[in-house]
Amino acid sequence: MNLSQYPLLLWPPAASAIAQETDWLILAWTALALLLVAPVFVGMTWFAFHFRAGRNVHRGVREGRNHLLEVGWMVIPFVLTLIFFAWGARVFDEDWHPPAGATEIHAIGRQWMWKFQHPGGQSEINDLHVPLGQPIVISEISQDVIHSLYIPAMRIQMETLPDRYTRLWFKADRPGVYRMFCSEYCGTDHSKMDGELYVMKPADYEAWLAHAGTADSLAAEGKVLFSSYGCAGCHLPGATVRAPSLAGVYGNPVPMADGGTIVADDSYIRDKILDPDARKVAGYKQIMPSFKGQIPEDRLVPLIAYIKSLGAPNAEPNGEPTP
Ligand code: HEC
Ligand SMILES: [Cu+2]
Repeated sequence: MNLSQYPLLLWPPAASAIAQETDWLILAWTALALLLVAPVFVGMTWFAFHFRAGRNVHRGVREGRNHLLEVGWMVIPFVLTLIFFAWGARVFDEDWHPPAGATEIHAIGRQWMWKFQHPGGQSEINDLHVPLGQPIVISEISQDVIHSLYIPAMRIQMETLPDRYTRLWFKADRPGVYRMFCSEYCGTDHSKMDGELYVMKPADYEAWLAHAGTADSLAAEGKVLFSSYGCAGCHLPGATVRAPSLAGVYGNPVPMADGGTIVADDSYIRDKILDPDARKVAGYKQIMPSFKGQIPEDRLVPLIAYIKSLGAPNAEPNGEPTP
């Protein structure tokens, strides 16, 4: 049952299974809180009345204790609230871990707009089109100050930080148009930093993608940038300088000059591009220049997508995503 269909509850529509479960969790928790607090207030009222001034009642210490009662009123609420801990932790865990095979969409926040980039290379401003029933991971980063992407219909929200990727995921289960907000005060036009989420039937979504389509996928776009920013000059096989091949780097552990290893994920590659001196790769002379201030976030996304698309360690970097 979808609680948000009852207008009295004043809740925004719930457009995913997690959103509905979140509503039930909140409702049940409120009910339990009332249940636990009610005896206290009833008791208080009764004592105030019963022991009011001037009334001839016994006011001394009562002999004998009721251990069962004392233990009971501690243990029962404790167990009841623990149930909610387990339930809440389960929903949180589900919210935190996107299922395998989710579609990754990139969101870049900046004063004062959202830019979304689809894997197929389509991008949109302040609007986001997603298919029904398909898990969507939104990887967020900010080009300036802290923002926060909030989608009430999915009951999710995640901070959009400068210099760090964060993510949220959802799986919409009812088509419609829902609102999105920036929920972190970010300057003069913060209140205008909102947008619309279009949840579409898969066929409509395909049609939308084709209509909005660009010639290139994100990875192909990244391949072009890889040449135009001069990365290819060092990193492609046959380059005169000694730089590691980027084929097969993504997702694998990289040995560091200081001993440890790091798994090359999006953040690692982004850090390497913007601040190559911070952590050096073992076995190479660090001659890579910093691209800080030169490559904006919405170009780092395709660059990383390109590096991600490069195949196994010995493959030639040719920009074709490996299946
Ligand atoms: C002047 C040559 C040069 C240029 C230009 C250059 N790099 Fe590098 N890059 C290197 C060297 C050398 C290393 C290894 C040394 C180190 O990181 O300590 C490296 C390391 C890296 C790594 C880490 C590789 C690993 O195995 O962990 C990534 C990712 C990377 N570069 C991406 C890029 C991208 C993207 C660009 C273009 C925006 C670029 N590089 C431009 C020379 C270069
Ligand atoms: Cu904002």
